[in-house]
Amino acid sequence: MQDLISSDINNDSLQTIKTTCAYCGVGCGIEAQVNPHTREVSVQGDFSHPANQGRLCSKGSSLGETVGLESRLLQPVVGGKTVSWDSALDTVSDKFKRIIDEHGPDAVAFYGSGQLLTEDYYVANKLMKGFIGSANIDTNSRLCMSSAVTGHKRAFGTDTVATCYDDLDHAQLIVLVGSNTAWCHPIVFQRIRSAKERNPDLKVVVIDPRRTATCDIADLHLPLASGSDVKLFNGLLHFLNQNDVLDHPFIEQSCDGSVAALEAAAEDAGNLDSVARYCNLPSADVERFYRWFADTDKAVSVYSQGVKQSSSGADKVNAIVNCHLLTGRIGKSGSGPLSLTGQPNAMGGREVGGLANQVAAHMEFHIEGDVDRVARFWQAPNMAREPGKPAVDLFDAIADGSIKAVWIMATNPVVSLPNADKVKAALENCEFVVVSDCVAESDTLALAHVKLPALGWSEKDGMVTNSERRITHQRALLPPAGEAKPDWWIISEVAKRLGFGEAFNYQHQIEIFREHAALSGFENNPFQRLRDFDISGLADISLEEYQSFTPKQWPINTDYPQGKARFFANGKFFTPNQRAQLVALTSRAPGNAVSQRYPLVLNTGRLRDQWHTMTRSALAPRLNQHRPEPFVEVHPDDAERYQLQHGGIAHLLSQWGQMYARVMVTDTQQQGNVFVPMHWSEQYAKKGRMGALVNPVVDPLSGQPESKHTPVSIRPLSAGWYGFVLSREPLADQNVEYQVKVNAEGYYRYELAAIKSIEGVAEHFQTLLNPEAQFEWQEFDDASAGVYRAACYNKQALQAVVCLAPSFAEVQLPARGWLGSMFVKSSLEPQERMALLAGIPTVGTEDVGATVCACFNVGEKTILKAINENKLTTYQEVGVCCKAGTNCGSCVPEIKTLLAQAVEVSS
Ligand SMILES: Nc1nc2c(c(=O)[nH]1)N[C@H]1C(S)=C(S)[C@@H](COP(=O)(O)OP(=O)(O)OC[C@H]3O[C@@H](n4cnc5c(=O)[nH]c(N)nc54)[C@H](O)[C@@H]3O)O[C@H]1N2
Ligand SMILES: Nc1nc2c(c(=O)[nH]1)N[C@H]1C(S)=C(S)[C@@H](COP(=O)(O)OP(=O)(O)OC[C@H]3O[C@@H](n4cnc5c(=O)[nH]c(N)nc54)[C@H](O)[C@@H]3O)O[C@H]1N2
Ligand code: SF4
Ligand SMILES: [Mo]
Repeated sequence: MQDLISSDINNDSLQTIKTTCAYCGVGCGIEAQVNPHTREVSVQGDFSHPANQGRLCSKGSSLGETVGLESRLLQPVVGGKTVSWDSALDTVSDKFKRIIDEHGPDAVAFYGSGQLLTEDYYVANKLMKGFIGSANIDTNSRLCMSSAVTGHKRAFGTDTVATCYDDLDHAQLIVLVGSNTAWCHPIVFQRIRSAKERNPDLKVVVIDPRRTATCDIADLHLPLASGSDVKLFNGLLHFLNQNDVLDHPFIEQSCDGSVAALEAAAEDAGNLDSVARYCNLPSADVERFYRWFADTDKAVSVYSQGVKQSSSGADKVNAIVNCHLLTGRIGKSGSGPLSLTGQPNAMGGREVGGLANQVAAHMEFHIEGDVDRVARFWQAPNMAREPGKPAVDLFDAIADGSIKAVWIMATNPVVSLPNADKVKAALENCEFVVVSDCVAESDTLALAHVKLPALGWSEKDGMVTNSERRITHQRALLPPAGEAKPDWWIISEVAKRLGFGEAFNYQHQIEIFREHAALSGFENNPFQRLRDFDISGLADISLEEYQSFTPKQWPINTDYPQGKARFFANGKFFTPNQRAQLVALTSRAPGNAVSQRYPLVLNTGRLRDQWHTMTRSALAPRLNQHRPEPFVEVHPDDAERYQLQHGGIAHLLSQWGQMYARVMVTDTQQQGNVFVPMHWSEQYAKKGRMGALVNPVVDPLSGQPESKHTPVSIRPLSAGWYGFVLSREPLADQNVEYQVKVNAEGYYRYELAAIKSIEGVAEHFQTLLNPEAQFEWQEFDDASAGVYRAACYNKQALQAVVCLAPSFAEVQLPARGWLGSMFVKSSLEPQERMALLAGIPTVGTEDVGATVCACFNVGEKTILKAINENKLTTYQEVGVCCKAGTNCGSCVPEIKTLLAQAVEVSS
């Protein structure tokens, strides 16, 4: 088996290998140059891949920086000790077997992820649902896609993404709902930007409570009240009806439930003013949006987490889909609803049935015959008959002890689940926790009894499916790190030990893929297709075809051997009577209302240069420079009201937990709302794990948590001191309120703040950073300002820098980037040493400021200088002048902000 896996890689020389990006659901193709001996990988966009046509964003283009072995889990670990694979697999299977024998199959669970490959995911689902006999397998897609899955199934009968990226090129109106496309799907965003440049009539509407970077290309931004989307789209449906833009023939032929849906929308919406009032928007803006939508056949509605992560997430999806169905704007070029998937294989997870309420291959527990069909195909001895527990319930069951063993694969729930302190406690008290991961450390791995090393992005090999149903082969570039194994292999080995050898005797991932493809076509009648997901055309794929597979959109079957771009062009859906179902909807308020005690709405989401819980993206120093610290965005009025200062530290509290974050005062936020990025874990920010705050309210239909709406309170941290340390060595936990770690080039940066007094803190750091006075220690104590600075030298090279002060303003300077640049030098000039202590850059050296363009590492100050000195007025000119924004373009909105600032200053 091992031979087969590694034989896919030729160890001889430098090679170019086509693969896909490890990160988002855009699913960009990559061409990697690989040196298998040195493990060096450099990447560029694959021009032949339809999803990106050669482009990559900052995250994709820095993948080569994340393939090092330093942070990897290289061997299996049981009870803190390194063990052999045999021993680890025996431990897992013995324990699972004993618990299943004693307490039944529902006493164990798997928790998976859209970052598994299709083959891995398929095997995990098959083992749990067909052989262990429980449907207690859920996935982080519950937090991500499940409202879309539920909404699509209600409307179409199946979880079908009808549209494709190409539709964005042909639309006249693109509505981005709850999607920060510029940062989260940057290559889709670029595509929209180019479409707009080609077609000046194309209008873009952004519907988001925040003014995000995505608004840069918006003709209209609707900063609606958090959670009010159903009302807005019910209003749209009512408006379309009143203005007679419904497609009556299509409704007649292809839709059920239109009368009830229209009545409900009319009643819920009332008139335009009442919608505007509810959504807290100007009536004129609402009307403009409605008119634009009414005026063109070619409208694409793109939706993401602002829609799905809501206690009415499925309703939001159907409110949008209703508008497309009743206008017949689906299945045609340039129109339709488009749910953007988040993770690289979120769509693949939906194909295999990774959610606890799916069976497999788009078959369902509630559809007669489906469970038996899958059982027959798998020859499953213990087929689960009922849905299992969705993620939040699953972790509640771990907390109450009814689930006694859990195997977590490719996800970090201690950070990403809501009410995360409860999740942490649940795992701490759980009898048996297994975690498969490719990295050695994460907040979840810290609680594992068994840690299993999985292959990482550069080593794994199998299929992934992107947002537009396009299947791409992700190829191994490098041999396995240490003893790491494919996830499918690990799961199959445990299955064998549980006594299911025959059904899991896979020698190569292709055997799994063929089986998955065959199941999708099993009893899926070619004359009357029952299920949308059908890749039976790949059921007999040869090894050669698999290895040279070029990206295709499913279905891939006898009708569409090369795949197909759009669904529903024929007006036929996958419901029993082949008609789409309109859903009658009434808007509801979010699950928890703000109160006097918790007066603000906490919204959470993503940053441009980090990926989720940062286990991989934070390894690339250049991705840590854009936003190095966890922060909370606060409207200026709220800042004043709660006495928060820009750059200070805030203490946020909710009914569920607390966190600390740097304050960013900004009017991109609406009053009464605050925003915190989701990324920081305890690994990087001691008390900055935002999941601890987030309410565990879920959508009753989809089970997806309401991650965008938690009532919180906020107050300033009254700190005794603030400080930072730059050091070649990592720093232990300092027992302070605020401790953030930033991986930088050749050193670590720590930002610190604590309530306790500054007394003795300088001495403490001196002993800590210069143990037994082995290094040279130079200090500068500006007693009048209360600022303490010290530099520590190992021979001539800088070993560490410390700066401490009673207020944050004094430690804001000097610039960390300039100080950090001193770590690359083997010795420092006397004037540089002086400058270090004075905190003022030496003459001739430049402080480039915070990174704006991560692709070319261009700082804010460099760009401002270029703008001012050359009188630049457009982002294109900035690009010509200093390269910023010319690769992935994700920083173009920020460059434009700098251009606007420069105009303000000069006028
Ligand atoms: N850089 C980066 N890119 C990523 C990821 C990453 O970690 N980093 N993760 C990937 C994954 S898994 C996912 S799921 C996607 C997510 O991609 P997005 O959904 O685009 O990202 P988010 O920032 O979670 O949320 C989107 C927006 O929803 C808005 N929002 C909040 N409440 C509401 C509301 O009530 N109504 C509306 N209309 N909008 C609201 C937020 O203000 C936010 O700007 O990104 C993918 N891409
Ligand atoms: N408050 C709030 N919470 C959220 C969200 C939000 O917007 N707000 N977003 C939600 C969404 S949409 C998502 S998708 C989740 C994401 O949340 P998580 O899934 O918890 O986040 P990741 O950091 O992507 O975790 C993936 C883990 O898998 C490991 N890994 C990567 N590749 C592999 C592999 O091939 N095999 C194995 N075994 N391990 C691997 C990584 O090292 C990492 O530890 O967070 C959700 N939580
Ligand atoms: S948009 Fe960026 S993160 Fe997403 S797949 Fe493409 S390169 Fe990767
Ligand atoms: Mo996601």
